[in-house]
Amino acid sequence: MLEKGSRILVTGHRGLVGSAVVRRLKGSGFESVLNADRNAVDLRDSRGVDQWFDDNRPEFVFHVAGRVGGIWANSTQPADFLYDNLMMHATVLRAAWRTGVTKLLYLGSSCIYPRDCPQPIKEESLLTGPLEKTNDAYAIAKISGLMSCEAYRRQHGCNFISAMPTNLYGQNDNFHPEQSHVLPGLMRRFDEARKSGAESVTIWGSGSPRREFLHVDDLADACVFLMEHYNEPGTINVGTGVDVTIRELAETIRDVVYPEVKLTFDTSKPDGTPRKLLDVSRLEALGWRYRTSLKEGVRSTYDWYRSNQASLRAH
Ligand code: GFB
Repeated sequence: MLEKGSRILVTGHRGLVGSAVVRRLKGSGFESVLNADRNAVDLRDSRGVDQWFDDNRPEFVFHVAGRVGGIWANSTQPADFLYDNLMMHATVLRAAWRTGVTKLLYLGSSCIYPRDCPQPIKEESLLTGPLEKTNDAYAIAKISGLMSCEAYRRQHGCNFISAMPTNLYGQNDNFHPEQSHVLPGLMRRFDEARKSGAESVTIWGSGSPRREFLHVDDLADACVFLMEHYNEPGTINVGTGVDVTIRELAETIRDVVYPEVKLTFDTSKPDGTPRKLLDVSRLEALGWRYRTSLKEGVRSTYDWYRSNQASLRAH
């Protein structure tokens, strides 16, 4: 069992998800939260990762590091997304097995499911149809990570679990104008329009795709919950079970950041998957439900963004 004194590794501790998991663990009194700083070890380097595990001997691992990005980044850098994510889980899971880690949680993404599968998406829909072209390389890397958890369990009896979260957002997100996901990308654009007094803000695509958004602090809470309560081979969805159109998301951000501005749509940009709403009934049956509504989450994220703009810019 996870205890306050357990040696816990959180990979990617500076990123959106890693930093939220570290906050959640330290906030609940877990004293030995370890991190593998990028300067100390490159998670794609198996020798370095093996050495780090031999030196630090973690008992529990939240493997939440990864190369992540929005639709533009995924569709323009598929080789990097495939290689980096594949290498990171290959080295970390092998080292975790070799050093006898008690339990490991691996995170994927809802883009692993077929582009046109029935909605809301049940875990059983995995590998039942073609993937969305704009993120197929990343999806394959994540599917192989999920399968690796099951393979180590089947061959070596490892308690390696995997969870598939929906689109995430929150503090420490990437607000890069092109590389980012839709919520932080739009938040930055609306904020820049507010400062420049622009009359309109451009939204990529048609605005009609639907997306589900989970605040990263809720995800961190779900990760600790799963580490404490879920020991099954199959993957499990993590989301809110509620989605909005991209136009509705843009309107929600506009109402918080710059209510006067007009929206325009650039249909030369890709829409991607029409809809990817997760069926979260399995997780709810275990007793976990999200807490943060999209409106609350957009407001708190914008407050964080405004007070951290200087350091973000420097970054
Ligand atoms: O968040 P996003 O980049 O990723 O885009 P996906 C979601 C939708 O928002 C798409 C539209 O239909 C975009 O065209 N959109 C509108 C924008 N304005 C913007 C903008 O300024 N920036 C961005 N980024 N999108 C990703 C996968 O797909 O979902 C990743 O590529 C991962 O691999 C991630 O799974 C969670 O939801 O389309």
